[in-house]
Amino acid sequence: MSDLTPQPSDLTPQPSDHFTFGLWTVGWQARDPFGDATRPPLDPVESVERLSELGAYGVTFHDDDLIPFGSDDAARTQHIDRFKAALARTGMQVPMMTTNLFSHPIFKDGAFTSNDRQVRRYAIAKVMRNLDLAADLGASIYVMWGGREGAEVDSAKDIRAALDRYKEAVDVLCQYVIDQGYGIRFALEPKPNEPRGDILLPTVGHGLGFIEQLQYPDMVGLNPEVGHEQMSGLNFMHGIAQALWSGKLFHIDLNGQRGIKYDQDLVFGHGDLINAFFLVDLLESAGYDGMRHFDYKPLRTEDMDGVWASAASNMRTYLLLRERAASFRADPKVQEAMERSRIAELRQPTLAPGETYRDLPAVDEVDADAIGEAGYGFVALQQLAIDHLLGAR
Ligand SMILES: [Mn+2]
Repeated sequence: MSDLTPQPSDLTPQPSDHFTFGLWTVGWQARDPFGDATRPPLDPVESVERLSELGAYGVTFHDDDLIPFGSDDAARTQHIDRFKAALARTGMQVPMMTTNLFSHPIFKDGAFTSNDRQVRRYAIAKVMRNLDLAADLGASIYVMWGGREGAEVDSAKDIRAALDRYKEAVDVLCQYVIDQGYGIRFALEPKPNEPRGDILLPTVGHGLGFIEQLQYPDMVGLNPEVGHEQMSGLNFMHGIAQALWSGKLFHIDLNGQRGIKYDQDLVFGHGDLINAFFLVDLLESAGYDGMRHFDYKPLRTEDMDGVWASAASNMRTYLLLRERAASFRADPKVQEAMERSRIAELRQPTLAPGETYRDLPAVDEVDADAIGEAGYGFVALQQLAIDHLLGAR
């Protein structure tokens, strides 16, 4: 395995790797439903500087992460100018932005789908104001995570009306972007629950179905998050493959999750490592050219040194998995095993060129028992993946 051994330089994050972090990730003070903050507030300028030193390409943020809710125009300008100066000093980019439509009590029954019409009108206006800033900072993707769009009890929400209002909000915001001439596309972020008991657009599949109903479906894609799909027990790599197949993987939130429970937001790979390995293999082999965005929470047990160590850990894990996936693909034994498992045969259309259903064999002509006897060798193939993942090959 000598020529496959990772070189130290391969594991040093570079801006060209396109790693990005939300300001709310390293900036999380670790308040949870049961406990107070365990860390001090973090200046967004410090986040930009430290993440740049660690090799990140850029940062992302909600409006309220940078400009405290309720700031007047003078304070707003001051926060933005300091932040822009830090970006200019470090060369850090802002490829994605999003809106906080969940913290303030006004959003307790949702934003675009609140039963209160005044809330819905306010929510759209809040996004429009932040879209102006996103365009100013050069962001090309605008994420919509509707964490409060949902309900706890089935009597509380007319779901079909809520979906009408959700569509209306996205259509209006697409129209705003078109009218302003902004080169921005939207990415919906599915999540099954938390903070609402049940959230609308709970999975990648629901999101893909919703997009087809929109006025400007080409302007809207997805921002799937590892943990959000895994909270529903779904295979994240499969979801990403379908998003890619649909041309809708506009952005991705990488993190870790251990099974069906609360949203853990662990470091990438610190949950289902095998699925993370095949996710990186997919992103790298499918030519995904978007950001590798980390949406995680440094554990509540960590001090500020631990915060920066955990940020570095996300990038290191991705680079390790990228190197391991490349060694897996390059191994002749793996290629042999894939041949035996007939991986490539699935890419061959079931009907040959020019054939129709009339050319299919009659059911009685097929020796189903003989075909059914042959094994596929999937376990041997998976063990080779494990060997590569663990550095044994
Ligand atoms: Mn999450």
